[in-house]
Amino acid sequence: MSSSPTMPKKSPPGYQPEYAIMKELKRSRELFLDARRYLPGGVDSPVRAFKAVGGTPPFIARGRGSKIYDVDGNEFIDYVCSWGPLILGHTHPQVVEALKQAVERGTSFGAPTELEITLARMVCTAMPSIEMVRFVNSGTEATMTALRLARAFTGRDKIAKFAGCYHGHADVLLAKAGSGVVTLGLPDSPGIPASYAQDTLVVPYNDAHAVEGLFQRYPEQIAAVIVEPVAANMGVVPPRPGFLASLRKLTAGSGSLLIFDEVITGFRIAYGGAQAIYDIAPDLTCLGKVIGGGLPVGAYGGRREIMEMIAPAGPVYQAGTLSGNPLAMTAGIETLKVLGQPGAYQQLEDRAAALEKGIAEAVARAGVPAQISRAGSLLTVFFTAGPVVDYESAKQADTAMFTRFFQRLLSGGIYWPPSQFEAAFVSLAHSDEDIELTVKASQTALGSLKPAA
Ligand code: KE4
Repeated sequence: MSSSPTMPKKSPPGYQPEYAIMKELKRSRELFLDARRYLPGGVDSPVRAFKAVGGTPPFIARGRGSKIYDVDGNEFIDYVCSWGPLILGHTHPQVVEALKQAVERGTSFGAPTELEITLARMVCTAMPSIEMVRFVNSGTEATMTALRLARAFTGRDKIAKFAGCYHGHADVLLAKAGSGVVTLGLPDSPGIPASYAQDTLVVPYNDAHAVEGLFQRYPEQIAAVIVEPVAANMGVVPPRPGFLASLRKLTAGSGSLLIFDEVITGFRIAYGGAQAIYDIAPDLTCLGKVIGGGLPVGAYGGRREIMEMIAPAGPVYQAGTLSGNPLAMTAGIETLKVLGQPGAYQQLEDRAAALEKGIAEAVARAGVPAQISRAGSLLTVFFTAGPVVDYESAKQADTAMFTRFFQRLLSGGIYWPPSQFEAAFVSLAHSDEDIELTVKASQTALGSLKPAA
């Protein structure tokens, strides 16, 4: 039975964090054992089990602002932020107060509420390419439905995605690159019929020529190209200049739809998302995370003529018991209100830039082969000196070195994303002091690393 190696009881010899020293994860270890009796891997989402970095995942008791607190009394500066939703930090008072009042009015009705109109209007105003939107309960539901809609609208079956981009766990999207030039997708998980994956074409991120080749090879067969406009699921990999514009031109020229998966980037790297930064109008956009303020949510939206194909306006079926849930709508509305205030994104940029600068200086001082890739308040420390422009180059990173970096940060009170191929998230709750402490912990952690022999 695979089980994570036990967390070292003490920090490795010779490593003395300059401040917070982790209390032993005694209670977390007990809970992790218990959890694995009932939950596969002891978790409800794989990355939380720390398999990529080893050791026992701290079980979290509560969060406040930029901090999370585990069941053993450890305090961490949190750079996971629930994988993106908590851009305001934990328990933001405006969100909490609004939720308290909303709960008193009822948690769910299965009937229309004004809250859905309010959040829909905020989304459509922020992203003009979205003329209509449908709320669902996760990013997976959003992307899964967006692709069903694209197939219905175009009458075509094939979709194209990029290696290293993650769009949730729908069968149609769990496809990995086929071997060689074939590009036909292969199932990326047991339980997915080869026939499903074969309609998913997989090409390298940032390679517009490869996409052009797809359209030449499969003329009038591609329903949509789905892309993370700034990739964050192979680590942060920004689009090359012109890459997104090429996708827009190629899809428009072939009657295919361009789908921006902005589940991470939406309201994260700008209030208007990546589509505002890169000035590209996709046909459909998928959202999640931030628009739910920490409660379960997803959304897909776009051109009215496409969206009006969705039931009950049109024939494309999609439904959900808790879609548009009043609590999730409330948390999302309050979160976007705070983000819409002047200076919010400048603050995120300033804090994230300071973090990037501090870690980059620590990398240089330590002489470690690493680099920081950042897009707004998303960043990844890649442990490779080579350029990281796609999944193949991201996979060159030294994951063993990342693991040592991660574990030393953790024991120093910094909760960094437990995988080399994820993004760290800075929130409005991260203070200058948090950034200084994190840079200091990075200096200590990087200083203790020796390039793998
Ligand atoms: P969910 O179904 O997890 O709400 O969203 C799926 C999804 C869709 N699109 C993008 C760009 C995403 O990043 C995600 C989910 N992101 C991961 C973090 N890389 C969620 C964390 C997890 O899987 O536990």
